Amino acid sequence: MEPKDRLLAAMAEAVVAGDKAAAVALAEKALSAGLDLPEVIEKGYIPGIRRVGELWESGEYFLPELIAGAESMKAAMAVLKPALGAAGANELSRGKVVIGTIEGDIHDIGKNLVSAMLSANGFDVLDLGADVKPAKFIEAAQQTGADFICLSALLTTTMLNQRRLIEMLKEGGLRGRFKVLVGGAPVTRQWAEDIGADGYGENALAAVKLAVELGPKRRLG
Ligand code: B12
Repeated sequence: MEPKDRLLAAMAEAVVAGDKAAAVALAEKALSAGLDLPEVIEKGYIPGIRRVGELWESGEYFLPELIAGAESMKAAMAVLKPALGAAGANELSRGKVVIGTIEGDIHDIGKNLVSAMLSANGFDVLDLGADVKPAKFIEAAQQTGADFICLSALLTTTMLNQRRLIEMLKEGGLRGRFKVLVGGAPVTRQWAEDIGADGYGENALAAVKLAVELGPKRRLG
């Protein structure tokens, strides 16, 4: 195995083992080695947290293991995030984004990744956190003159609040003002179409691509 592949495998293992110290040390190693950070996240840490999810689904892991895995992942992301941001620091703004995990849902790892990748790619991002009421998203989007409202949902029950937000925009005569992008593990392209969202992204890289495509065209010069 190549040294980089070994490092990526160790990252996944650290998350699966819920070993926060190892997950952080490996993130620091990736930084000092100058590795491609989106790749490190996609191929190292994300497979780890996915595996944790599988072990939880199959009944081999219980809530403490699930939490330990998530905490390790978050700690590693906290190490990588400032450097991800620095990569895009010289870019002009590609548009304003209000992002959060929708009401009733506390999962924020995926949302944080999307948020970090959007800012790394030149978007102005206002991250409202997790468990955010639809009305709060709309208020923040109006106040900041956002181009995008990005909604994350990890539960089949909270996905419904993505639809509610779009309905609230329609009721308020605001639907045309903002592009609504949706994502999260249970969310599909079909769901996005059904609820009348403007786009769906299956991962953080897809979210960036989508926002670049749908965003305001940048003025040159
Ligand atoms: C980690 C985790 C937790 C952690 C969360 C820690 C945290 N701070 O986020 C903890 C332990 C707290 C937790 C709690 C719970 N969890 Co949980 N959790 C997970 C797990 C294992 C991984 C989620 C994750 O972080 N994935 C990694 C990230 C990187 O992926 P992601 O979130 O999908 O995000 C990517 C894409 O979806 C996309 N994306 C995400 N958001 C957006 C937004 C936009 C706009 C776009 C374009 C793209 C995009 O890009 C991201 C990056 O690539 C999943 C398993 C799974 N299969 O998803 C279960 C899972 C989501 N949890 C589940 C459940 C049931 C719960 C609990 C209800 C458990 C309980 N009984 O208490 C609670 C929820 C409480 C609440 N009200 O929210 C279920 C949901 C089942 C369902 N059908 O709804 C799952 C699927 C596990 C399972 N199979 O049972 N959980």
